[in-house]
Amino acid sequence: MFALAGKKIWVAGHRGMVGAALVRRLARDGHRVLTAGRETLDLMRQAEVEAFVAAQRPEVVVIAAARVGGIAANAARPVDFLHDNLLIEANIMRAAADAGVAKLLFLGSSCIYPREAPQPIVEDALLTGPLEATNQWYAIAKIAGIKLAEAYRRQYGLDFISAMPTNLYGPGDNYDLESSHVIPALLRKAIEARDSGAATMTVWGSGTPLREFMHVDDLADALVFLLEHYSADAHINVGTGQEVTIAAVAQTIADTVGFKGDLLFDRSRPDGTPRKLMDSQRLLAMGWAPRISLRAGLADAYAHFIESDRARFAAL
Ligand code: GFB
Repeated sequence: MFALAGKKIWVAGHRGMVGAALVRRLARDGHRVLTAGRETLDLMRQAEVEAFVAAQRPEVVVIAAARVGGIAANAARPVDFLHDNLLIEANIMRAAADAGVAKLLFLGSSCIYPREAPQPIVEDALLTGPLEATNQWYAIAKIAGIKLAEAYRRQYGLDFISAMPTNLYGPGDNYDLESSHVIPALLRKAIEARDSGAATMTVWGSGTPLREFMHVDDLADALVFLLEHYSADAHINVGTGQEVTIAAVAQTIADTVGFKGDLLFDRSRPDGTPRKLMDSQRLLAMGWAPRISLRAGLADAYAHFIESDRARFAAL
């Protein structure tokens, strides 16, 4: 058991959806949280990261900072997704190692697994086959991060661990229609279609791919659990074990926001990975379980979008 109480915990990427959810959770538990905005710390500048960590001396570090995006953004900006994520993870891990940080948690994604990996996907499936082309750049950066954390454990005996969340959604998500993931995009499109009286709302692809979705507050709960209870070389999957077709989640989102029109499938857009359901038995066997159902989670994301997230996307 690693005790978080009394420790200074740096959440790198605290303004992102995952970082913000983790900060909310740690603050609720009364923990000491350290944050730094990109206006004061450029995570891609090694010297700045080393100076920040040496000055602030965090005892725990969570790498929730990353260049992230949906299927279209990954295909459009391969350099950003590979280069930026490599720099962020390498800089933070090096600075944390130099400062002797007691615990570091690195976050990857379910897209690290081979496109054709047997489902549900176990952690050992990593590097057993070709990646999905649309997000190979992000995937390779995240695979490098997993191996770098493992290397720091082996070479320096540091307690660096890696978690692989499934597709996430929730408060503070990115609602830009070109760079976002599917759930925020469809929430926004359903609201716009409802409010404009449109007869249809567009869903990318065929609607047949399957995805596993986790609300970001469930992920934050899992990350605190892993910080306190997990210490091993291997990365660990964090999923719900429930998968749904894109067509079904689109219809659920339309029902949630009250859009009564039809779904229009735009097959000129890529489907991406046909499935990526993860096997999270290792985590579940440790005693953790998700609590937020997809329907309740979508209602929560919708409520937060109306309350605050919409304001950040002026086009609305
Ligand atoms: O969420 P998404 O962009 O990323 O797409 P991935 C999931 C599925 O939703 C794809 C479909 O089959 C999309 O074609 N989709 C339908 C839409 N309508 C839309 C829409 O309006 N916007 C978007 N974005 N998708 C991501 C990786 O893959 O998974 C990330 O690109 C990360 O790097 C993330 O790993 C977890 O699930 O395909």
